Amino acid sequence: MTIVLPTTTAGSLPKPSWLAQPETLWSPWKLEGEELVAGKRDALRLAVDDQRQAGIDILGDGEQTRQHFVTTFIEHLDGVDFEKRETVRIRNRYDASVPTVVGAVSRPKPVFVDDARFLRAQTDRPIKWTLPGPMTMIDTLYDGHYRSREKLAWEFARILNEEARELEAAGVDIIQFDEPAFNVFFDEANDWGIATLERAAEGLKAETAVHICYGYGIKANTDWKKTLGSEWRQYEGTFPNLQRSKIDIISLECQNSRVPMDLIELIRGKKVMVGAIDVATGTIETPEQVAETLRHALRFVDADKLYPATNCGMAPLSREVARGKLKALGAGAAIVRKELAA
Ligand code: MET
Repeated sequence: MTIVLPTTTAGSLPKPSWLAQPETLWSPWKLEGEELVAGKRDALRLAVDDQRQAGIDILGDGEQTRQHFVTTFIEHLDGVDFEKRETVRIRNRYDASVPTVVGAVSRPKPVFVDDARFLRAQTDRPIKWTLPGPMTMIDTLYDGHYRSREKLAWEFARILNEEARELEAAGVDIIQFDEPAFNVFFDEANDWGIATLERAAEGLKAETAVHICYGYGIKANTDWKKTLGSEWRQYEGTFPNLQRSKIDIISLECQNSRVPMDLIELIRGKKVMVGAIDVATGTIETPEQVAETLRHALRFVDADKLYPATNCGMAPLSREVARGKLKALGAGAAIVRKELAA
C-alpha cells in the first residue's frame, strides 16, 4: 500500500537529558563506554516511539547516536585530526573550532551501519537515514592536506558512497544527504557540489534525498536570515541543476520562511520534502497551519510526490516542543490527506 503524503523529519530530534544536555548543539555525552552505547540505543527507541505516536510514516533514528550531523561522521574517518583544531567560518556565517584534515581521508570501518540495523529492527515502516553531504563536510573542517575544497569533496563522496551502500544493505529505504552549504555556495554547488553528491549516491537502489535548508534555529542562523530580505531565492541557484540530477527527493524549508513557494516548479518531477514545521521557534504549529503550508505546496508539486516534513533538524529544541511539532506535522498531513481523498 502506498502512503499518501508520507510524513517524515529532516532527521534530528532532541536527546533525553540523561544522554546529553538538551537544547544545545554539539552537546557532550553524559555517559561513557558500554553505558553510552546502551543509552544511545534506548534514546533511539524513544525517538522512534515519539515519531510513531505522532503518526510519522517514514521513520528516522532522531540522530540519537551522533553528537552532530556532520562532525560525528567525520570523527570516524582516518586522515582527520580532532586534537588539531582551527577556527574557521562555517557557511560564511559563524566561527567554529573544527578538526583538521592532516592526511589522505578514508573510512576504516562503517560508521552508522549497526545503528541503522538497530533502527530497522524497531519498525516495519520505511526508514530514512541521514548523512552529511560532501560539500557541507568540507565546510565544517580545516583542510591542511588536499588544500582544495573540490578534491576533498570527491574523496568524501567516495567514502559516503561506501557507507550509503552498506546502509542500503542494512535495510534503509531512503538515504538523505544534508547539504545546507548548497544554500550559500551556489557556484561551487553547480561546479562540483551536485556532481560530488551524485557520486555519493552512485549505484544505490535505495531512494536518495538531499536536504537543503537555512539551518538550525540557532542565533547565527536567525541573524543571517534577517539579512536575506523579503524574498529568499537561494534555492533558485541550485534547483535547475538538482532537477537534472539523479537525486530522487529534494528537502526544503517552507514553514514561516520567505522562500517563494513557486520555486518548487524548478524541481518539477522530483519528490519534494516540504518543510511544514519551523524549527527556529518554540511555538508549536497548529495542524491547520501545517495543512495550509501543504495545500500551498500542492499548487507546485503533485500529491504523489509531496512528503510533509520539518524545515530542518529539531535537535536544539526542547523535547516537549519537538513532540508537539511532530504531532502537528502528523495531524496537519492527515487533514490534507482527507481533503485529497474527498
Ligand atoms: N539531518 C540534520 C538534522 O536533522 C540536518 C541538519 S542541516 C543544518 O539535524
